[in-house]
Amino acid sequence: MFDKIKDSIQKFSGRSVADEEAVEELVKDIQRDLIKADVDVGLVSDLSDEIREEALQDDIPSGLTRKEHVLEIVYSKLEELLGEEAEVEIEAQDILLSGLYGAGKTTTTGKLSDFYRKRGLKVGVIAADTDRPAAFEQLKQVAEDAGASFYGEKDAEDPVRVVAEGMEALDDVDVRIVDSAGRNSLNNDLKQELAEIADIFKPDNKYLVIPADIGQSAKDQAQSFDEAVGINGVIVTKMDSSAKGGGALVACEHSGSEVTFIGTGEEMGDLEIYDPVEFVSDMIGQPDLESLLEKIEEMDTDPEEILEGDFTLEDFQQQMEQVTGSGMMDDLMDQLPFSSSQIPDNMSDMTEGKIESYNIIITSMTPEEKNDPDIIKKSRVERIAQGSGTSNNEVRELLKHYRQTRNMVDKFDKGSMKRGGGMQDMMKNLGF
Ligand SMILES: Nc1nc2c(ncn2[C@@H]2O[C@H](COP(=O)(O)OP(=O)(O)OP(=O)(O)O)[C@@H](O)[C@H]2O)c(=O)[nH]1
Ligand SMILES: [Mg+2]
Repeated sequence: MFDKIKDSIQKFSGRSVADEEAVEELVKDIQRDLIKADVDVGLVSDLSDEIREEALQDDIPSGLTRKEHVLEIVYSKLEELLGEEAEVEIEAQDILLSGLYGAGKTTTTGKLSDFYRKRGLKVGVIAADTDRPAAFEQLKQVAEDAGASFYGEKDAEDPVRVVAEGMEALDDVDVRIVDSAGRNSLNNDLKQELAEIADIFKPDNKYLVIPADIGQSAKDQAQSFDEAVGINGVIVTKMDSSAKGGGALVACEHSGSEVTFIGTGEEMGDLEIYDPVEFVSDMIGQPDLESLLEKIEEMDTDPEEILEGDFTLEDFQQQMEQVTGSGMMDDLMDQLPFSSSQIPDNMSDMTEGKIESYNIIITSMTPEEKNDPDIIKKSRVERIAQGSGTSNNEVRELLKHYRQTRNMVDKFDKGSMKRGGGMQDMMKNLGF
């Protein structure tokens, strides 16, 4: 998503001066990309005006160059446009998924099952699509793949009765997910069916599933489903296969219903908690892999430090301590295509004091949060800040910093696969 914006930002970063002409070109590029992603033209126009005005204002924050100031504004405006990060509770709950034909409800039922099961909860799914003959078998298979219990009745006709039976049969699971039937449109038939299911199931979360390719019409769809069944979140699927994903996200965030998860592929693991900050920090761009590779080869590394599995906050904490004292971080940062103040609070800002305060913040987190920092959203940020005697901003800064590092690890991992694995080991040895 927004790959062109990434290119435009790179182009802008490479310019010698950030004058009016350069800003205008950046704004035009961003406009083109947003409109191509089917973002509402009015929103694009407002965003352009705001960037122009703030970018060219006379006084800029001290310590920032004009170029850095412009980039900062662009990042924060894009973040604003993309709305709020989702807050997802890892706890027992009942979930009802609704949506039109082919939106991705059944696939998402599997992905959500996998998501909660991996976080230690027992999951069961209920097959409430009694319209499509193959729906029963499809969900049964999906449940098996996701390690979830399954309740369904082959050839059943009344979805409400199936849900009632399923609730009893799955009495012992923590998270129950109902996969409902689709329709071509939100007609009275579907409205009534969803209302009756909700009436008996009393879900804690009612999510509308929509495919990214409907772009900005996601707004109307979210609003009409909300009126009909009272949704409390949207799951946008097929973000990987549509150019209109950005438009769909922005539309949902401006419809009064927030995006909760996004689907990024057909596999079980292709589900993410929605986080605009992550999108925007992705746009910061990719370092020059070749020269970085050379740099890394020159460095002395400790083969003991091989990480296994995902890059957690505890890994980050450990690596942070090791890498700072050695000057390696500065060497690495020199290789990246941006100056140190361009990314707020980037790695070269690592001082003893900062590490100390990061350590205190991390100590205030639960083991669950340390292993899976993506679950740390608003209310957890507040709790952690209070517990560690720091501010919400400091906690967010740590998380942002961690994500930037993780993004790098991911990118290098991908690079290494193409190169045959050497790079991955090197980065791991390096302490990333
Ligand atoms: N690329 C991609 N494909 C997806 C994603 N989510 C779902 N799909 C595909 O979309 C198609 C429809 O998905 P389903 O889960 O069957 O959709 P549904 O809403 O249950 O459809 P009905 O039950 O017929 O209304 C399948 O081929 C899925 O593999 C995604 O995030 N990315
Ligand atoms: Mg289905």
